[in-house]
Amino acid sequence: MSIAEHLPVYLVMGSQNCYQDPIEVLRKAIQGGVTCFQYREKGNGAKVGSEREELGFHLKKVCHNYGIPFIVNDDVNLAIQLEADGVHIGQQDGLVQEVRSIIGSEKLLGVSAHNVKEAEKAIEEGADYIGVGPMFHTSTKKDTEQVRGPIVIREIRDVFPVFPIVGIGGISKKNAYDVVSSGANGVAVISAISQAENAVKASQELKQEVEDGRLTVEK
Ligand code: 3NM
Repeated sequence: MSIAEHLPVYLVMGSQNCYQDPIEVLRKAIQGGVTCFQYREKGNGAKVGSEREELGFHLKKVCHNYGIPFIVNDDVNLAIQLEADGVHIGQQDGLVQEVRSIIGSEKLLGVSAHNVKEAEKAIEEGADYIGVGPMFHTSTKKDTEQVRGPIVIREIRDVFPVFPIVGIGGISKKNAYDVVSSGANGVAVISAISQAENAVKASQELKQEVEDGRLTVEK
């Protein structure tokens, strides 16, 4: 399966994002249709050290039991230790090539991009997919770039007609359609699933919006 097929509903999450047990949240989310998972144990209240590793190990097991990729945010050593399927990194000069040389060509490498220029650079340097955000206002991540909305997806899609793109930041069932109908392969969310009362239902609803959005692109 190509990475593009795993991008429709991409859950990003750490224990600090959850009101309920993160392992249960992930299991329910996958049952509801989540297609990819990124372990992002980061920020206020995040686990550190062996607790962080242990939770990652359990979350990876859930992903692999259900056959979806397990990606680690930022930490290449943790990704290797957990035998993750890939790593997701931010924008930093030379980082994409460096991480690629460490993880090899088989592992997935996701890179955050905020505009066409950053997308071009990430793709040229060897990213497998890009995460573009913030699409909308979010209070989950404090140090985001300015919100420019799904128009950025459209701009990048115009230059790269088939490269795998996922939108991120403030995405919910109310706006997921706009992100995908602008050309994204899928939506990456934290709070829309991790803080939902019912993670199965929240994931199903997002998946439906993504499918509806994709129909408009395929027409
Ligand atoms: N990256 P929520 S926005 C992890 O803009 C992350 O690159 C972003 O959380 C970016 O779905 C973001 O709760 C947080 O808004 C997404």
